[in-house]
Amino acid sequence: MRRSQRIGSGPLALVAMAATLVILLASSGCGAGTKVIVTAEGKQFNPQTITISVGTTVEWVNKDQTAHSVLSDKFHDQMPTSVGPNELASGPIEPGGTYQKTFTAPGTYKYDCMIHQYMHGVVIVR
Ligand SMILES: [Cu+2]
Repeated sequence: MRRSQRIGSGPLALVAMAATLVILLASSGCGAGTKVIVTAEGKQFNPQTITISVGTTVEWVNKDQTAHSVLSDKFHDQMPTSVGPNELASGPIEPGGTYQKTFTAPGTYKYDCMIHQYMHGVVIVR
């Protein structure tokens, strides 16, 4: 009886350890919780294209002396009435201001500045 209990607790302890490891990996790695900065400077987004993992937050920082915005391509330069997950619609970001978005699904997300429509950027989420 005791022997079979001991045998039973071995694999269970292993499963518990594996589960703990998975939780640790999920919280510390794989892009979850990390932040990537994109600047708007000299009327350009820099870097223009970034590749990130699901769960990463992108923060746009306006380093120019003029307002910029971050607007998903799909909105065709019109501010949407509602903004869904993985959609970008910052409205004007004043000089020194920031805008953040956490990407929750893989995809290629193109955006531009509503004020300067020649400013383009791409977020690739893997
Ligand atoms: Cu702009």
